Amino acid sequence: MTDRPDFRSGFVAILGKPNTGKSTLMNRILGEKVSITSPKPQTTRYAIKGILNREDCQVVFIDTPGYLEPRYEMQQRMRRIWSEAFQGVDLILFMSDVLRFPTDFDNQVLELLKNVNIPQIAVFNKIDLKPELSRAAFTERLPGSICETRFISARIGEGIPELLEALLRFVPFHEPYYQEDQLSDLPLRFFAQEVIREGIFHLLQQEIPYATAVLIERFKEEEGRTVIDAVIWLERQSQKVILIGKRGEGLAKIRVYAEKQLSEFLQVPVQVHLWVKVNPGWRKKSTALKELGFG
Ligand SMILES: Nc1nc2c(ncn2[C@@H]2O[C@H](COP(=O)(O)OP(=O)(O)OP(=O)(O)O)[C@@H](O)[C@H]2O)c(=O)[nH]1
Ligand SMILES: [Mg+2]
Repeated sequence: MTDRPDFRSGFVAILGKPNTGKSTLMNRILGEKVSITSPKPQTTRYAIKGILNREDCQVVFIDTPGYLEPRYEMQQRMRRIWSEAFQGVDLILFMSDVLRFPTDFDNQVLELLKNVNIPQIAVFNKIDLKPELSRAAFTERLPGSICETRFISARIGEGIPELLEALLRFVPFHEPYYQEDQLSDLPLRFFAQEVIREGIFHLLQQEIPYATAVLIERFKEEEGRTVIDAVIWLERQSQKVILIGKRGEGLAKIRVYAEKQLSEFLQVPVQVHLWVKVNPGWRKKSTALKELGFG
């Protein structure tokens, strides 16, 4: 923009192994929850954009799913999302954590990044769990394609302003790509779906969250409140029984969780209605994946 020649705007992709804190970092930078997080790996299923708007810059972060070997078709889709996330980005944040580095996974990603001609910063997260560490032991294992290394705690916010200043140097002078009050490119329906999925990740054990897809059937903004109808899809009848719980208590907890999170975010009372349905093997079927919004 001619009146703001010093304004920077660009795209930064965050990638790395599952559960390392990519989504937590993006939310921390934005100061808002845009991408869902959980203690379980492979929480994020889509590349999710979160937009940081400041007086002097607009940075579009792309939070990607932790990548794994394509055992299921869903994981192949994740891998595709990942390579698409590289396109047109100005900077890649390679994210790992100080607890386990380098894993095979880290090494594979770093190997791949060697041949990617985009500036890269290595970010080691979770320093709150290991305050005493030899930073050199991490940096010496990084390939030449990494131009800087940062140690942070996304959870407590340590090292975040410094990381932001470092990454801004790689963001070009450019006018903003999005409106300057926009936080994400996601529709609210999608956000609602993700928050319900987050509730399931937090409240249910083991394989059930991974066997779950959520579909919003109705998202209605009424006078003074928002009403959301959603279907939770599962693979087996037995999972449905567990999810619903005794006298429906399990399902009620998910509903209360989603209503609380969504009311806080939307700043209006939110009423959520949930249904649970079974579609065996939805994870492996392309058509089912499309219907469920993984298209
Ligand atoms: N102690 C600690 N925990 C953290 C930190 N950052 C994230 N976590 C936790 O690590 C877990 C995983 O965080 P996510 O942000 O969901 O991780 P992710 O990399 O997005 O994971 P996927 O979406 O599965 O690839 C959550 O329980 C977070 O609360 C940190 O700085 N310190
Ligand atoms: Mg994530």
